[in-house]
Amino acid sequence: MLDEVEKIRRVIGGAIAAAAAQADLEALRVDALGRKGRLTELMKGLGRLPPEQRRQAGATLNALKDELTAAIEARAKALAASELTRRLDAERVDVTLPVRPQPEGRIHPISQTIDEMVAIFGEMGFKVAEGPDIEDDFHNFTALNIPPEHPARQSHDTFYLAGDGAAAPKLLRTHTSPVQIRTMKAEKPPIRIIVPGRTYRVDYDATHSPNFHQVEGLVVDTTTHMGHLKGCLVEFVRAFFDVADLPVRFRPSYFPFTEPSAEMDIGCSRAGGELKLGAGGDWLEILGCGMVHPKVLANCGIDPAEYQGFAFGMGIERAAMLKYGIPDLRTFYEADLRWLKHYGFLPLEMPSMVGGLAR
Ligand code: 2NM
Repeated sequence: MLDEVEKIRRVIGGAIAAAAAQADLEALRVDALGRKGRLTELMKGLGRLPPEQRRQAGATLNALKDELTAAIEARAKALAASELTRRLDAERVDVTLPVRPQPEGRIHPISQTIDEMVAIFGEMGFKVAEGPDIEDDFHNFTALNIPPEHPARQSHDTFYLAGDGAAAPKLLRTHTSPVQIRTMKAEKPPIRIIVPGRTYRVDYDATHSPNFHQVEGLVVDTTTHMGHLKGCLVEFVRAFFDVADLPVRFRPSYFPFTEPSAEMDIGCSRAGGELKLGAGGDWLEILGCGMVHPKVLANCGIDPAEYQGFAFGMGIERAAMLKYGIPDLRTFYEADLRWLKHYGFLPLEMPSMVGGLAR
């Protein structure tokens, strides 16, 4: 029997020390100590021994049982520890890697340009006003002192909606000025608003889109004059184009809704065929403006003997093309993701006068 004990200690003990998994350990335990295990079988045979040998043999078998049980327990602990080490190694996280991939979406240059203009005029105390894209003849034309026979009213310049034939048909606004009309009718001066939004004209070629965007502005108060208009717009273009000494000039012009009317140019150079904003001897038209016509004020219920106003309007696509070097107007509306990735802006970089307009 002692031979058998030695064999179990050697074979099972060796296998326990070499076991690679918890399941192997359990199989070895059953093999030695289970109901029909080798050691268990030896214990069952103790009864057949004479009493004086039985005690000695019983002590030997019990000692081996304790020894194997302890060895299994120790090996199980060691396996659990190395399994934890393996997992910690395999699931290691490099905390120096970027937390997330770069954002994929971009802000469209039209939206970005509107946000920048709102930031600049907002700083000067203007509020954003909005109105419907579908307008009526009064707000889009009549209130603005645009005469009944004016060419802008013709259907080859303005999109008219199908009407019932009885009432004058609705139309797609050809400028954002009807919002100024609605604001003047609804509010008492002082008024200081800018109106960014979609506008529509029957026009389609390399430099015109049937749907485009404008920002217009309006200031009405008792003492508003042409000096305010000039100061406000000069400050605007210098902030928008980020050129502190950007040259500007005002040329006389004509609009039915302003008197006097002007167009504003900014300085540029076209040396070598490349357009550069700033001093350079050349000029580039950027916006139209003027003092609100007394008839327009009166049409909105504002007494022109008490109040005066200035107004201006500019195309957003044109401003964006000049500022960001976008060469083709039509690409604004093609929804080309490669174009948007190139010319678009990161969503978390909101333009502001303190934080910067664009990077
Ligand atoms: C322009 C140029 C000049 C303008 C005038 C008005 C209103 F409603 F107050 F009369 N709104 N916008 C205006 C004046 C717009 O765009 C080139």
